[in-house]
Amino acid sequence: MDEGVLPPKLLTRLSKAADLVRGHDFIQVFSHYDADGISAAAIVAKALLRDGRDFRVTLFTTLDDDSMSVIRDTDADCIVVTDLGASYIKEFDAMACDVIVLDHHTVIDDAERICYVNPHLHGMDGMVAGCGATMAFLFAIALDEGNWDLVQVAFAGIAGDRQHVNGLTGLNVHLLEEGVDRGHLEAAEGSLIPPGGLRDNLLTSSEPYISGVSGDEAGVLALLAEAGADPAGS
Ligand SMILES: [Mn+2]
Repeated sequence: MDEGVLPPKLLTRLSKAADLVRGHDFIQVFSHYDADGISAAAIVAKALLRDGRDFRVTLFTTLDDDSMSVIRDTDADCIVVTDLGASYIKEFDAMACDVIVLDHHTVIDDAERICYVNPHLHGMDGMVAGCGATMAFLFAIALDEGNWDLVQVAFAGIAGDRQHVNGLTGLNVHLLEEGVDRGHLEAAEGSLIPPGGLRDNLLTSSEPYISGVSGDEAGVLALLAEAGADPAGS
């Protein structure tokens, strides 16, 4: 990793996370059931697979008292939590097993015992400067520099968490620049709106998703007719 770009204290936490994982044959991964959480889990799973470790991934739609009791009841000696955890740091600190939390949500408390990695702890806004997949990716390259190719998966999470919308900042810029330099990413000019006419864009859009229009050909035609637009949608 380029130590000139990433805060040294962040790097220390990432190496500690990698060391903790190296001490276990089996790791239980918990992550968030959204684009960022699934990308983060995929990055950690791939890194563990490459490192020859067994693992299981469990996704939660939200981290609440119910999912915390599932986590507490897990029989694993090492758990990795991605894209979740910031609101339950004290509870994770009280667990007996090795815990690594790689999150980007607003920090309430710093951890005392467990290994906690979050951009907010290093003066960066985790809402825009690094998402769950960013943190999972930084962990993956702390485990092995050979994991730089997983930066492609990290960008699925960054886009899924809408962190690219106003331009990349913070840790995400580091991922882009290094990813391009290392030949894993390509920066292209242009719009994220897919090419094609209005009709196709309305039909295929999931952002925004318009109920009764998106994915619904008859709905698209009805909307275009209502708006007095050309049904060919050009
Ligand atoms: Mn996220």
